[in-house]
Formats: sequence, structure tokens, C-alpha cells
Amino acid sequence: MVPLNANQILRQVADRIGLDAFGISPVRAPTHAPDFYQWLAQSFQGAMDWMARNPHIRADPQAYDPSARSLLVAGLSSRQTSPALPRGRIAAYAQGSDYHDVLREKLESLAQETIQKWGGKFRVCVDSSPLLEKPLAALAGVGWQGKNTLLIHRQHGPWLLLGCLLTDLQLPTDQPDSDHCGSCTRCLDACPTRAFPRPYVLDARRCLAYLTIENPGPIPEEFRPLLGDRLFGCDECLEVCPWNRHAQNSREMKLTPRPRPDLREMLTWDDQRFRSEFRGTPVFRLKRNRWLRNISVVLGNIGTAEDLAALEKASQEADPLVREHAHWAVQRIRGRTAT
Ligand code: B12
Ligand code: SF4
Ligand code: SF4
Repeated sequence: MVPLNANQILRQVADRIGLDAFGISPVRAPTHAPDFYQWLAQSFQGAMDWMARNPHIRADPQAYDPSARSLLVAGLSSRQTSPALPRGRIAAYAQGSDYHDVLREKLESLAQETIQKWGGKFRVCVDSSPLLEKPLAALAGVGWQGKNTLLIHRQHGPWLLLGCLLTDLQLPTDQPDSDHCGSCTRCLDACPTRAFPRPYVLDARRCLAYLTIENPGPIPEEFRPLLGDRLFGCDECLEVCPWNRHAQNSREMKLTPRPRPDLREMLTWDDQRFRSEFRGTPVFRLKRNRWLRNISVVLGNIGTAEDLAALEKASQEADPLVREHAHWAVQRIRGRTAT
């Protein structure tokens, strides 16, 4: 028999396991689920075709798992403030080990402890399952969905990484939080590519996180200068949020930034070296060619004449993606330094 204070008990378990936020929601479509169809109709997902597959399942967790009676949502802070690289920036969530593995392990422990207490079946979902994790986290009272579309937590701001457990256990639910963005528009104003067509909606095709991570092809030229020194992802609309005022760096040691050498050195790595350096981190899934694509664009923006030799070598590579971006970077540096 599940006690009435089950969510308080589980909140304590979650905290002990190292999770920074926790809530339980009923298994139902979030309030703004219909906006998801609108988002797809405008092709805001770009080349992320998987977002458009079976949208009715993504829009409603009950359709994804008809046996589910409760949805547990957990958050793990990814906030980091010490840079991992001498030049260039990697988004905070991606500077250490892959959070998918870290969060999955914690959610499995939480499921095991719950099973020992009250039985039930559990399904672990971290990022790649067809769930609208942010609106579901809002429904579970973890925070609210901000104008930058991210889940904002009163203590951890926009830095929580989210994961869910679907269970056939009927658990007492939490109350959704209300929107505390007020008249603030800092995230919308800070976005270098103007990727928000309106508050609470993102055109992923313009987002630097999409362009540097999900986008399999060339980075369109109009966006290359706007990338600045961002190598992988973008934290601009997170860093400016006033709800950062109480946020601490992540307590999860596995997410601690791993130091990396300079961009010029990484440009010379072969595939084997790339794989051994980045295995087990979010950068690994880019593969070497997209990593070199991104390094080239960053060097095109911030590089010096000393980077030219490494870039010229990269512009002779067999892969056309690397070749073209390295060539673009050489031209940009030459244009700037008159070499
Ligand atoms: C696809 C995806 C992306 C895409 C598209 C992002 C997007 N905003 O949709 C790209 C590649 C751009 C991306 C970027 C990033 N991502 Co991402 N991404 C996802 C993924 C896999 C799906 C998101 C999704 O469903 N998008 C579809 C759109 C339609 O959903 P939506 O943005 O929630 O849209 C809703 C609102 O617009 C709402 N709405 C419309 N009008 C209104 C009005 C009001 C008042 C309200 C409240 C809502 C509302 O209706 C829509 C439908 O519900 C999730 C994981 C998951 N399974 O959920 C991670 C996820 C959202 N990403 C995450 C992260 C960390 C990032 C980055 C910060 C990474 C980085 N540093 O580079 C950036 C942030 C960019 C940004 N501002 O969103 C985290 C976010 C955690 C959090 N605290 O919110 C998630 C949850 C992954 C995880 N498991 O932790 N991501
Ligand atoms: S992550 Fe960067 S590019 Fe993407 S919406 Fe936020 S500020 Fe804009
Ligand atoms: S920056 Fe302002 S508008 Fe954007 S999410 Fe934070 S509080 Fe909301």
C-alpha cells in the first residue's frame, strides 16, 4: 500500500541519490501539448526528423505507455563556471561525462528503491524517449517552462537536466508551479541568432545548439560569425536568466569539466585520438568530422595567423564538410590579419 506521503519519502530518496529536483505528475498530456503540432507544422525541428515521428505519442505520455499511472520527474544540475578549454566554449552540460548515463543510473536506483517499498513496474526515460520532458516537469511541480522554453527551477535556474520514470504505481502527485518569468525578456534579447520567434517558442533551425550538435551538414554561412567561440551547444539563454541568482555549480562529480588542449592541437587529431578523448562524453556523438567543422568555424571567428597552418592542413582533408569549413576559416583569418 502506497502511503499518502509517498512523494515526500521519494523526494528524500532522490536527494540522497544525488538528484537535485524531484516531482510527480499524473500521466496526461501537458497543457501546451497542442503547440507541439504547431511547432512541427512550422518545420522548427529542422533535420531532427525523429521529432516528427508519431507526434501523438510524444504529445501524450499515456499514449507512449498505456499502463503508466504516475510520472516521476527528476532534475540534475549541470551548472559549471570553470572553463574546460583555453580557447572556445563547450556547453556546461557537455563538459564532463555523458549526463544520459549519469542520470539513467540515478533513476534506476530510484526505481529500485521504490520497487522495494511498494512494488510496481518502471520505465526509465532520459532525453531520447518520446516525451515532452520540460512541460511534464512543469506539470510535476519541478519548476515552470520559461520564455527560453527551458524548465526553470527556483534554486537551480535553467540548469537542470531532466529524466523521467513512468510507473504503473498510483502515486500522490505534486502541484504545478506558476510562471515566474514576469516581464523579463533577457533570454530572448540575449540569443545571438534571434532563435525565438516569440516567447516560449524556439525555432531550432536557428539555435546554435542545433547548428553545432544536431545539424549533420554544413553550418549555414549566415550563422558562422554568430557562433563566436561556441564549439558545442550554447548557454547564452541560460546564463542571463535572473533565476541563476541562487544556483550553485553541479554537485555531480561526473559532470565536472574535463580539461582539453587548445583547438589547434585538437584539429590535428585522427579519428582514433578523437574517439579515445571523447568516448563517454556528449561530444563523442558528433564524430570527428563535425567536431572539426565546429573547431574550424570557431577558429575562423577567434583564430590568429598561428592557426593557419593547422587549418590549411585540415582544408586538404578527404571529408568535404571539414575541407569546406577549414577553408572558410583560413579566408576569414587572412581577411582579418592580412596574411
Ligand atoms: C529537440 C531538443 C532540442 C532542440 C530543440 C529545443 C527546443 N526548445 O525544442 C535543440 C537542439 C535546439 C536543443 C537545444 C538545447 N537543449 Co535540448 N532537447 C531537445 C529534446 C530532445 C526535445 C525537446 C522538445 O520536445 N522540443 C519540442 C518543442 C515543441 O517543445 P518545447 O520547446 O517544450 O515547446 C513547448 C512550448 O513552446 C510550449 N508553449 C507554447 N506556447 C507557450 C506559452 C506558454 C506560456 C508556455 C508555458 C508554453 C508554451 O508548447 C510547446 C509544446 O509543449 C529534449 C528532451 C526531451 N525528450 O524533452 C531536450 C532538452 C529540452 N534539452 C535540454 C538542454 C539542456 C538543451 C540546451 C540547453 C543544450 C545546450 N546548452 O546547448 C539547449 C537549449 C536551447 C533552448 N533554449 O531550448 C534539456 C533541457 C532541460 C531544462 N531545464 O529545460 C532537455 C530536457 C534534455 C534533458 N533530458 O535534460 N534541444
Ligand atoms: S541556446 Fe543559444 S542560440 Fe539557442 S536559443 Fe539559446 S541563446 Fe539562442
Ligand atoms: S531569462 Fe527571464 S524570461 Fe527568460 S526564462 Fe529566465 S526569467 Fe524567464
